[in-house]
Amino acid sequence: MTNQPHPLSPETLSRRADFCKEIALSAGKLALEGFERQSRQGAHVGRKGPQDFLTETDGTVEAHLRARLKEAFPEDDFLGEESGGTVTSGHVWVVDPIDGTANFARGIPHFCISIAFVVDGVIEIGAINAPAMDDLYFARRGAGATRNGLPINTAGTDSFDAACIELGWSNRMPQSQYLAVLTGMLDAGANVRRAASGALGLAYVADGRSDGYVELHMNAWDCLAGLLLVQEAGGATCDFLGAENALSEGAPVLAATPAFAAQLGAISGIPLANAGALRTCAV
Ligand code: LIP
Repeated sequence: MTNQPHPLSPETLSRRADFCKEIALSAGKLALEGFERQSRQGAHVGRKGPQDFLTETDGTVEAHLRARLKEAFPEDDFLGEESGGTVTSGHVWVVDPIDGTANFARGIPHFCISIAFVVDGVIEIGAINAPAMDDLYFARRGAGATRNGLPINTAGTDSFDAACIELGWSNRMPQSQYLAVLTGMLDAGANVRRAASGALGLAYVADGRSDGYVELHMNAWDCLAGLLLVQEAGGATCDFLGAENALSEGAPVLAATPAFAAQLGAISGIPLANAGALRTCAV
């Protein structure tokens, strides 16, 4: 990433925000067509590695998003899960064409498209479209978070005995660390789930459907849009892009309602962006 800031005017950010919503929806239509084919015909599912799946629709949706963004904003960089990308300017679109690919491949409708726009290391725009559930999540820094245009906020849950926390998993981290965090959450009294789409898991924290999302390693395309949603919905998060090489190599992720953030940070060992400002709840 260059050192020269690229000042984007509020107007050009607004144009990008509107365009982001538009392509999140058009990509959702493509994804849904692919999902229906996948569910009907059981289209071929490739593997990038153990438990790391790739469908034809991942490629189709990412190619659509890359082409539309390059046509509309040729000066912006693009970083996608499937086709990669270089980040030379101060502003980059970070895209996961199908997050929850393992679900998608098995005909489980819990998947989404995740699009984030980052300017000089700050997430400015985020969109998460779950087309099978007709949910479009959107946030712009400083302007709140919405689901289908209506404001959303993190939950008011204030006791772990009533808390539902999602703990993401992949084989990118040692199972012993995953099990230690899982045990810590269960010992605190939380209900722990995993639904295999990190982006949707973060959107659900923003929407109050869940009280926290933790994962020991996520890639930028999985989490940047969801982290902005949680921040704009009143939640607390880690400073993902503050981690070295996070954009290219990924980093740990923590996002939660304020009542649980500090405790989840202690259980997972993932620092919060502004740890000093949070109240904790009785366990
Ligand atoms: C998924 C991530 C999630 C992780 C899953 C998978 P994908 O991304 O969003 O955080 O727990 O194992 O990696 O591969 O479905 O785009």
